[in-house]
Amino acid sequence: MNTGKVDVLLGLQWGDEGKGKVVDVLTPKYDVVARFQGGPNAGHTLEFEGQKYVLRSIPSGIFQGGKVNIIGNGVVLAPDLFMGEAKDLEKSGHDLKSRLHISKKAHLIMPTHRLLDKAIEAAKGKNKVGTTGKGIGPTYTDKISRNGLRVGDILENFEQKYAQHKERHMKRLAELGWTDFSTLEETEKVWMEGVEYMKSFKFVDSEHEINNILRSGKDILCEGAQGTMLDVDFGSYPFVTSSNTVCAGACTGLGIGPNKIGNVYGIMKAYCTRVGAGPFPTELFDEVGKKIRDLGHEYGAVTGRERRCGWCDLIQLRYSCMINGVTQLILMKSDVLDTFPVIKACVGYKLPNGEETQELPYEIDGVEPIYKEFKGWNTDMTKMTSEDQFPAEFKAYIQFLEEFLETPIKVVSIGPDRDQTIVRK
Ligand code: 2SA
Ligand code: MG
Repeated sequence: MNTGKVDVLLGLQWGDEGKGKVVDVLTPKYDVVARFQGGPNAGHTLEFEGQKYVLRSIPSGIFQGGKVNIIGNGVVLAPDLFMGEAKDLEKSGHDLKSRLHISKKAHLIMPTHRLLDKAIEAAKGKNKVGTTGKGIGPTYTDKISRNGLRVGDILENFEQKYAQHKERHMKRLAELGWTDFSTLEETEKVWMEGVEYMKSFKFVDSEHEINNILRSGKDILCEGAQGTMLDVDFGSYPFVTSSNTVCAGACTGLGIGPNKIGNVYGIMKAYCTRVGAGPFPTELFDEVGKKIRDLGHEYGAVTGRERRCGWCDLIQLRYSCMINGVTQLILMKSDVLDTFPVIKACVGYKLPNGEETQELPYEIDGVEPIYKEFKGWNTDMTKMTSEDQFPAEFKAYIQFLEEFLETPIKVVSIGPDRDQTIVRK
């Protein structure tokens, strides 16, 4: 049977690789864009026609007129935040109601999940994960422990179900010693308004919808959130998010058979960043790191937090390419390095016991990066229109990346705008 195909786009580092921009550039090629994991902890920034948009739960395909966007079963959704995000988009003239479908199996983030997130973090003291505080972990915990509240629950006896879940959460909060409920009532009010608002959207059995779309020969783009190193199984555990951010997450988060997956686009920055706590072998604590942060505007899209900055870690990236089965790489923010005299990339780790390795070890805390140095290109690349104009030093850098990662770099981004995107031959 001649079916449509599914391509998956995901971050290969610790998130914030620039996925939002890439999805937006790629969507014209697809009939449908779908999110498969995560929730409002994501912050996909898109910039075009002088406007800046940050999407949290809504797929980035929403800016392309006429496309259907799906929020899959693997996503966790906060009705109040969803309402805020959707209304903002509607205000700026984007029609959502007919084009955004929500899986009945997606789980709901309750106001008490957010309190639990904060209470659990507080209880961890100096071992804090540094979560976004959006209730992601507690919501997925309820899902896995078979206690979750789903979008489909909105349709029947919702108030009663909500009250039961809330009661359970309140007991847990008391156990954790949480006493600040000052915002709960007001948050619940807006949250319930969000639930009402959500009812004007189409709740779907997205696994059926998606497979029917494929059967009709149409193509789907799955949009990952966060990054591979934040994957609950393969990331830098326990400093990770609570979902499967890797390619396999698209299968479980949407109900797609693995044999339907075609291209896997791996998004990486020309350097590396991370927000929140946890190991980061190539982190720079000096002026170079600060310069990357300033030039790259490396501040969290959701929380405004400063992102930790460092050089590209090819050991980590090669691991990500392997776990995801990446078929092509997309290199973001190359222009941020335009003025650096020397560029470094980590090509090995020295382990605490003195051994060297090129395989990402079980524990990356305490490894020492072994660097290869490249001569900087010292050229403004932001206005370039074809790869032929790339400086020789930059060409050498990306050729090395391709060889080391055994994966072709098909697209290079040289600025935030849609137009600043170079597709390579
Ligand atoms: P959580 O809230 O439970 O998912 O946090 C667990 C860890 O996952 C990290 N995390 C992220 N890292 C980078 N970007 C994320 N999204 C926002 C953005 C971040 C922001 O796109 O800019 O605005 O601060 C994201 N979401 C989760 C988080 O830092 C924890 O380390
Ligand atoms: Mg982000």
